[in-house]
Amino acid sequence: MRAAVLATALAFLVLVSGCAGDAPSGPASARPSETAAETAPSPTNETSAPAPAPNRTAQLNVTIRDAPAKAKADAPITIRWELRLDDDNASRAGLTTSLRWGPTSRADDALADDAYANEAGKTEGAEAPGDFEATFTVASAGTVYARALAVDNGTPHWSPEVSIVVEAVIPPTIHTVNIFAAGPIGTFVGMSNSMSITIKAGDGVKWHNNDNVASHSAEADAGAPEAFHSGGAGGGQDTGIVYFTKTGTYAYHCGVHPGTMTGPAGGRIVVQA
Ligand SMILES: [Cu+2]
Repeated sequence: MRAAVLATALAFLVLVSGCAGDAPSGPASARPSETAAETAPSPTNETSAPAPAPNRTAQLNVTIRDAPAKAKADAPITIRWELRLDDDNASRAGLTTSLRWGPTSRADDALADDAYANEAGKTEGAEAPGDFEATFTVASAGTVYARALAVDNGTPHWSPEVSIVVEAVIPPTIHTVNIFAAGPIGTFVGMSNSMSITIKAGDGVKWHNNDNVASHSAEADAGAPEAFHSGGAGGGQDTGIVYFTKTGTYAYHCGVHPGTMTGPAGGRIVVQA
């Protein structure tokens, strides 16, 4: 094993000294190449393979590529941005980039380092060209403003500002509809008009059974925008909650007594946008 390593090292040494000027590379066993490179005339390196000098003249552009116009409070917001140089052949390393955001809009000429209260997605040692993203949440409703920032050798480069309207998450309203037995026990004749209500899409409805003898429920008639069944409720109990997301008019009847608790005055849930 040791003999094999030595042979490899020797072979590499011969190879390297045969093409003086190559940059040191390879595994630790090829260490002798460093000596070979150092003793080689250095000008050869620059004339035969000029390394691209760091291009400090190319303009660095910071651009937000993807940001939502609207978002919900406490839900993740993802913004993507890119660092590009106006010279396609140029590249630059050692940048620090992040997304800055806050509740106050900032003009192009008022961009101090702390212009925005919050920072997300910070990358140190970033390269241009490069693509970056940050995800953050906003706790309350309102408009937030954001710019991507890249600091190159101490000089800040800001993207144009974007704004995001953050909407509060409104919990759905839960409506209660009372079920009354419309006639003597065992002779239900229908559901009353009071069981018809108008709600907003996303709201929920539960039914309270005011009949202390029989169990009742609410079930969509055929032809409703969507089928539903509340599940039964005994006397004095509530049914489960049915959430309505599709707009339209939902006629319904009692699932326990479909033949009697329905009819011309049957219940209606009208769901509006
Ligand atoms: Cu019933």
